[in-house]
Amino acid sequence: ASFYHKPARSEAFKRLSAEDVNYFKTILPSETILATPAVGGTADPAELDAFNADWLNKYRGNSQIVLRPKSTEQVAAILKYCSDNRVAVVPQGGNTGLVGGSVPVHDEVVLSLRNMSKVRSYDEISGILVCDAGCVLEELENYVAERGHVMPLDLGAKGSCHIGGNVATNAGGIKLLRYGSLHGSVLGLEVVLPDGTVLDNLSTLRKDNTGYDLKQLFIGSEGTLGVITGVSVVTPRRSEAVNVAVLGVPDYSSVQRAFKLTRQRCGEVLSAYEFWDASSMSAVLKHQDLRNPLSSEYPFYVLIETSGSNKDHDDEKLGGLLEELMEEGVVKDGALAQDDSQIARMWSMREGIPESLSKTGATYKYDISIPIPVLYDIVGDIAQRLEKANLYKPGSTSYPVRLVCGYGHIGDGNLHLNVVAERFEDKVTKIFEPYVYEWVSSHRGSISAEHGVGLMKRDYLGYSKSPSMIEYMKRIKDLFDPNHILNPYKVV
Ligand code: FAD
Ligand code: S2G
Ligand code: ZN
Repeated sequence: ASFYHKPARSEAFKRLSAEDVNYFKTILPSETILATPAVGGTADPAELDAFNADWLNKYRGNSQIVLRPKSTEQVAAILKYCSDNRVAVVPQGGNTGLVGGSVPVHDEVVLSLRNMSKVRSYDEISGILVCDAGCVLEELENYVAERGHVMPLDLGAKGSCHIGGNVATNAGGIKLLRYGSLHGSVLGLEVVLPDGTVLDNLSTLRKDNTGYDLKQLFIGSEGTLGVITGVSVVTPRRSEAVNVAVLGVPDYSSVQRAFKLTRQRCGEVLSAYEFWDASSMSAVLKHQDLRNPLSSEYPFYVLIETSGSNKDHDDEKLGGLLEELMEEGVVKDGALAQDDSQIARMWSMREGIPESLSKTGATYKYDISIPIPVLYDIVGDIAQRLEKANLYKPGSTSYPVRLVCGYGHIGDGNLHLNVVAERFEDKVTKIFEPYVYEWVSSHRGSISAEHGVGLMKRDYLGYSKSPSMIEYMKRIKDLFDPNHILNPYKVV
């Protein structure tokens, strides 16, 4: 039995045939079509694996065709044909999503944006960037950095994820504390609707109050309302002075107290506040070529980053803060990065956690928002439930579950509860689902802080949204995608 509920294939969708592929050949350059012999193509099915399996290797579809259009017009022609002929489509960016949203459930056509990766314009005065949806986040970061700016979001997947996928998932990341969400930094979008309509709202205006702000509907829509082909986003000025410190903290309440004091002392120059526990750290030290910057192990680690205009000024602030935290016993040890390479190493410690966990085994991920005071309680709670079910014993490797850990963007009240098991299997999954969602709902939290709903959480949306909210989401879905061909089985 599969370890997650895979909805049956809907017969409302046409099964792809050679005639469909022949039509795509009339609208797309042949090198942009990857089709297997099952649909009259010549591609080796193994070539489609990277498009059919997600980053976690947890969700897998069996699409026989990947289309990689080079222009908005080509996307429009694909969608119009697929909508008219009831062919299901999964829009795909960098395929780093973590809720099964970016891969086919069955044989849906994969529409990949990776061939649309041009910067369309950049205004160095305002910092406003207009680019194709398929631009890789890290490449945009490098592009704007050369021009004295930064992207308004940063996440561990930056080397592969696309700005279009970031917008489609309303990605949060490690700089949301400083730069806010994409709902604020995205100024406009170019979106192709399933009927082929191109909604050209690639505005570069900071202010435009003319009617409903339709772009907001597509931010976080996870490929279910339209395909984002262009993004207009405002990029903040790059700070002259960046400092990073990693702290060793004795307990979770001290992590919170340190956060409170950090905000008081660093205020406007605080640009990130991340935490992780000892289990997360053990996975990183095992799988990354990194050393603990502190002299010993601690139950919790905190990374603080400040970004300001005056290095000495911020050095003094951060140095003073560390002293105060040590004097108060809130922090047991701290290391202040002395140069850019140490800053990079400290960040790779935090950003290397997901990959280190995936290298440890099959990783169950629960990305939740809950009030900060109780945020970490769920980790101990889940560990106990697993022990009681005889599935886990801290430190032992002879149980199905190897590791339970918690880390994340505590400044956003966002915890990443991760459990690493030998394999994904029902007897483990049922410990968490629906228990974790009930727990979060009882604390009036959100069952998905930043990763979205995808396939994984569609059946649990009711834990965070009322029936009438879900009803109106469905009406919006019906308005934009009446034949339900876009990313079926997901979100609503
Ligand atoms: P994909 O995975 O390809 O797609 C994601 C969803 O968006 C799918 O539903 C897909 O259908 C849809 N989609 C993609 N492109 C388009 C488009 N052009 N138009 C319409 N729909 C589209 N997420 C966070 O929020 N914060 C983090 O800190 C974070 N850290 C991560 C760290 C690692 C190591 C990894 C592997 C993932 C992390 N993620 C994080 C999750 C993931 O990177 C984000 O969700 C990211 O925004 C997905 O971008 P993508 O281009 O890979 O999209
Ligand atoms: C992060 C990545 C996903 C996870 O590292 O901030 O969003 O839970 C996460 O590993
Ligand atoms: Zn995250």
